[in-house]
Amino acid sequence: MGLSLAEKILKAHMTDGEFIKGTEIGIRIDQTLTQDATGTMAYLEFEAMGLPRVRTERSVAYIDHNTLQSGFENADDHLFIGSAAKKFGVYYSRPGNGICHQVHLERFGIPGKTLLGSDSHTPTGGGIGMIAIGAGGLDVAVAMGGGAYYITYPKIVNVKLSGKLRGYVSAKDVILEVLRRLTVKGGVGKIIEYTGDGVKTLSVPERATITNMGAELGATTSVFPSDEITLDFLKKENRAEVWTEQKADEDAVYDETIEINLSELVPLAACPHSPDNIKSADEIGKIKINQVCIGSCTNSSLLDMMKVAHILKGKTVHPDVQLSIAPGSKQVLEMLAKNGLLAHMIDAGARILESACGPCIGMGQSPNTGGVSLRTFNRNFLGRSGTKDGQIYLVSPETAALSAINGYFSNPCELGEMPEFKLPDKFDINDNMITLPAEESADVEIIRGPNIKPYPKTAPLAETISAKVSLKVDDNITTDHIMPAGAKILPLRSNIPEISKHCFVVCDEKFPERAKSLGESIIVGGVNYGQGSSREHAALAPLYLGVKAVVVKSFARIHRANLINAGILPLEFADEADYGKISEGDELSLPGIAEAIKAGRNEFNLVNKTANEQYTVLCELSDRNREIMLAGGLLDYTRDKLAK
Ligand code: MIC
Ligand code: SF4
Repeated sequence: MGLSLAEKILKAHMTDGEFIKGTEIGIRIDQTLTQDATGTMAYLEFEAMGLPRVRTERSVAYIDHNTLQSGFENADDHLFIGSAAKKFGVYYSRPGNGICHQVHLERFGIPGKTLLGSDSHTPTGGGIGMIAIGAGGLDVAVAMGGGAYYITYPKIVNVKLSGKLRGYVSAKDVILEVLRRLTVKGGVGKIIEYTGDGVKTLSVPERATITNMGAELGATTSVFPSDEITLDFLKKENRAEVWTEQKADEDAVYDETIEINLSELVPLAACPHSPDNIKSADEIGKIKINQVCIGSCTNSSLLDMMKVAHILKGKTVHPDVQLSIAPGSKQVLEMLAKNGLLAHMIDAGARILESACGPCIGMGQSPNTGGVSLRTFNRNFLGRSGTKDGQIYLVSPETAALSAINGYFSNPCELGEMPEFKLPDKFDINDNMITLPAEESADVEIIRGPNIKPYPKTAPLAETISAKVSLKVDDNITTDHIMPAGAKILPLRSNIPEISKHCFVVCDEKFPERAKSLGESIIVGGVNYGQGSSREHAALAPLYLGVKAVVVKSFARIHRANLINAGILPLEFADEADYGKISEGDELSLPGIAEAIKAGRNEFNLVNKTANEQYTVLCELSDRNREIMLAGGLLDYTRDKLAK
């Protein structure tokens, strides 16, 4: 029986487990990446493990999220990460060099390799045939130390593409169509593999847009084959030597198949406030808009910028609209400057931002009260833009650019025939903003600003957990609810005591205070709890606030792993109806929980002392995860292991 491409790469990297679907496997990680909002914790964790140097083929630290620097905190974090990178053998991409996923694709990604990144959009690397997975910082720290990364051997979904995109229909519309069909939880426990004749009609930047936003499906990752188009891209990057062909076996068997005819797609948008709330441009109609933001790791390639410049050329941004554009990397921005396309953007009235995440993570450009903002980004969760009632639509660069001129939501197909946008034969390559690690670690001192605080205190799992429900939340809670980002809160990423004061405030402003005063507590939630970002802060802040267990209908993959890593028990209701029987303030108990986990049980009794009821809750744990839970989290587990 033939294997899919994803399985071939996984198999070639397997270190633990058996190749059986649904069971846990360990994979060797060739490359890692961190960004600055998750990187400080990741390098503190790596440091706490006591290893002198990373053991990967390539590890890169990027500065791209926290670049607003409205106080000393971010600049201190940059110094910390830069010095830690230098010491531990990590390449350092300086602020200004671009968004981690864009730069990694350009300068470091290698077909057929594995990449683990402390950012949920790491699957961008799937655009050149990598198995690229997003994870919490602690998992990345362990991988930097040469440790395996553990996943449940996923189901493989074949998205079979046929036809060719028409005119101004974009790669973004492909992934929005997949989201329309699968929803934000449809990819959990799955890898999305793209096959079929339509693949060869898509360039690498287009493929990367699709694998990038596959994160919004909750998928483990997404992958395209590596073919002659990939080779051409790597040649332009002067890296042809790293290319290998990567493809599925002819007789590969998939768990599911979805067929998409690219020729039939139309411009789509994800409407407020979820990436799977998909409507066509025509269904949305010509609604008035206030803001347009173009950029982010989803849509900031040279190809995207060329299309945008073409649409803006000789026009003026509508008087009622603010347009901002952030090219994804220094390479892209520099080429736009040299080929003159940047001038069309500036001339049209676009506000050019630095090559960084910027508005995508609420670092500036928050829209006006109730404002309608069209963004080429990947997430439109409530409040993420920094304006609580901002109405965010996720669209293609083509839709965004035309709408910015018209002042209303516009269908770019109105523009008629699209010219052929050809990427140049060679990209401008200048790695002068990437600092190499030191030859001798001992010579480097780590620079630590006053905002950088150590990892929170952990303790081995208690024999019995008895605690009140500090919060009850609904379905589809995102990590942006649990641990909001934005310009005010992101500077606190390396200070868990401070950042925990903002935990869950989107849902309930009193939560941090209440949890703290309870001492220990339990959170109750609905389906797909913890979707979105890889930020382990969404587990570390609850850990600091004394949360011992989270009981929900279902979890998103990365967040569940982050809870286990933090030593917080992730429990699921055996009967979803029990969710309705628990109220905030109820006193819950998990008697003999440590003993039961030690004994290998996956099913436990949750006693509701207030309602005088009992529920069955589930927690599937591998043997390794049991040990991690009992030890009080992955850091303690790893330290114990290294000590032995
Ligand atoms: C995001 O897009 O939500 C982020 C900010 O890039 C996060 C990482 C973080 O919270 O630092 C992600 O996607 O993992
Ligand atoms: Fe940065 Fe936005 Fe991409 Fe996250 S999704 S890495 S914040 S650009």
